[in-house]
Amino acid sequence: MAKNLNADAGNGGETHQRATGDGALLTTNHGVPVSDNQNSLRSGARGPTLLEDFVLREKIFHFDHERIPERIVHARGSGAHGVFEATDDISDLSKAAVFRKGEKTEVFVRFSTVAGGAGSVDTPRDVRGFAVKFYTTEGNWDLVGNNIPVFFIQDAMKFPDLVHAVKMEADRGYPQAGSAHDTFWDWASLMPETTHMLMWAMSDRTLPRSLRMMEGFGVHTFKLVNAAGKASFVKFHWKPRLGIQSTIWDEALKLQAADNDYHRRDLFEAIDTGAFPEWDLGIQVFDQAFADTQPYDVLDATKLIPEEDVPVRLIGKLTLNRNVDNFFAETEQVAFLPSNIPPGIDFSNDPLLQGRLFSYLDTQNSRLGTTNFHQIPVNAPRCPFGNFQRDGKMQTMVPKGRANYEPNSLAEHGEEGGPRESLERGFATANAATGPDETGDKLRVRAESFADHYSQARLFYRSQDAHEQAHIASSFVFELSKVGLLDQVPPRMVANLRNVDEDLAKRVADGLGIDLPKKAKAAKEPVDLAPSDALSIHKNMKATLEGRAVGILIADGTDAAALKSVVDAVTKAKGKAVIVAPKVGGAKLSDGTQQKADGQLAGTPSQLFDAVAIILSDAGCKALLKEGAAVEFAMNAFGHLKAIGASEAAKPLLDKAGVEPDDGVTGLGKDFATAAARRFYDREPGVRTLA
Ligand code: HDD
Repeated sequence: MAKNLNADAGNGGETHQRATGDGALLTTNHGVPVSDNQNSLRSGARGPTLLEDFVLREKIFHFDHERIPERIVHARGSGAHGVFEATDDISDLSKAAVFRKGEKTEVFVRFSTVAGGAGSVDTPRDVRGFAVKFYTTEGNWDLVGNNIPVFFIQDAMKFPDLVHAVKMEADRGYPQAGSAHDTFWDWASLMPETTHMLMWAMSDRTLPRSLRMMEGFGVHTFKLVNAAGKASFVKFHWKPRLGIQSTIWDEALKLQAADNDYHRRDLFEAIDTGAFPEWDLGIQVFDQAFADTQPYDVLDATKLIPEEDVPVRLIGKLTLNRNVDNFFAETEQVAFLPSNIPPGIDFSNDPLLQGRLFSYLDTQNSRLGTTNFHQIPVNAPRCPFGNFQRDGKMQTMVPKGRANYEPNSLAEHGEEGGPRESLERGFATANAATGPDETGDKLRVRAESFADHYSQARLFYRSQDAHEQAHIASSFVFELSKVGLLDQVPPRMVANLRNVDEDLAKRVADGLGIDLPKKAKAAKEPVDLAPSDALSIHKNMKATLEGRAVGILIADGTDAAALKSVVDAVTKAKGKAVIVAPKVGGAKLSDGTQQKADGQLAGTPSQLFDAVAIILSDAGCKALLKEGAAVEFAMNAFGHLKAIGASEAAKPLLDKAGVEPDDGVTGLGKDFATAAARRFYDREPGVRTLA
């Protein structure tokens, strides 16, 4: 390589250490080879920089424009590639190629939080986005859903208000990423239609343990259309093969301190190590006759259809099997559009969905800066596509010939005439009107059938077990206790909750220390619906270590055989064993070997794990008794309702941490592996006050 003359002239030596090995030639964006990537061009060794330095100017110019506007909502997300395989024949319901039994379709999935900015944390109490782009042979299908089957509002008209209220407050710029503040609860308490969604948002659903362990929902009622043009209503569900698992609130808070990227890292590492996350795609299919007889409107996105009424039929499997190569190019630039839909699937008249059909297309223009965002590789269909739209910013295609209009007869002259529409293969909207009031006069109204805001909120609450109900009540107390200035808001919210469940309202009022307010007037009196076990996490939880992690705390003198047996048991149960020691270099075990650690104790607290084992010798325990991080390791594992397996000698540490004996506190044998596969919710009333 040529000598760096400028550097030599200035300080007589190289400015940096060069990595060894041959790489490609470093060039400017226009292909000109660069000789020096360390020093700008100066007039004299200590003189001013020259405008002529095109290498510097191009580098800084490009850098200055590296950021694009973040998504208005769902700014923080994590994406991955995968495949969807149709596993059941539903050709009687839909002609879509993506559902042909055996058909494999590439997908890109992006999970997200809603309220926080792109650089916020992964574990606030928040709804999670679950957006799937299927690159089908008939064009892209984007199923842009959430991990909750209902939504805050019924009409897209209210979306900007919802988002303004929940995001950081306009004057002070906080809080980041959470709903526990004045403006959100001011708005929500004035909007009874949010009540059902609030029940979900205040439940453990908004505290997922892992993106791999949450359900997904298309939320709206859509339609499936078969080859004969017959339409059926459908709701889409994603069911995680690893089971649904949530953290608890105190744990989620502490996770924010331990690892801002907890979910992103978990997803990346799982895929990176071949533990591919999987979901089943399920459908609930029903017709107008069913819709007509329900006590809610199927076009109302604040309502769900209980699985006990319409069972979920599994029709396909989603596997995420490849991490992105470049976060910006793929995860940041991916553009989901609910309006992307192939023949065989169709929209319903849900007024929230109808508004979304406009919003997403529109937002991509300001976010990605061009109407040609569909040409970005992560957004481009994998099937051939073409039309007569032309030009625009960042046009990367080079259409040939004169055919940029249609109809044309250029082909008759031997020229390329361009693509043609097809009545047979093209997307044809299913016969629009299916129910009453779906056509007719132009009205700015809300259908009367959307008026019941509380019955399903009650259904949700009453379908939870006692622990889950306590979590919901406590979340309301926590969030409303953060309403600082607007004293009228908490009572107004509790007044709404009285329509959901009197006991819940009382618990929240007690927790806040306020008088029980008068019940809010309901637009429509709620009714009691049969509870649905499918709505509870606890009633459906899987006792498993698969996809979970066990933190094993060791120190000098730890018994080598005991450590090996715990690591083996965890690995056998498909869990991940993570060794934690006071120093990352590890600890000297009883047999004299040096065991390297995966994490240093001070930076690897127990909230990162689903269960912990504490394997110490007498001397090791004595040393750790003086270590706050070690005491907290045990204390938080206990407080977060996790199994703790400990060696006899570790007992003084458990005592200091306030760990009391129960089913989840075990020795290191088989009973630990069994206990580690679950959480111990019965322990909770002993460790914290719940509402
Ligand atoms: Fe939305 C992003 C999910 C209602 C307007 N939304 C966005 C994302 C998800 C959802 C998962 C992130 C996509 C990604 O990863 O890039 N949104 C939903 C669900 C809704 C919903 C499940 C109700 C059932 N959204 C909704 C309404 C509107 C929007 C009613 C507007 C009228 N949503 C947007 C948006 C975003 C968005 C502002 C931000 C970035 C983007 O679209 O591409 O246009």
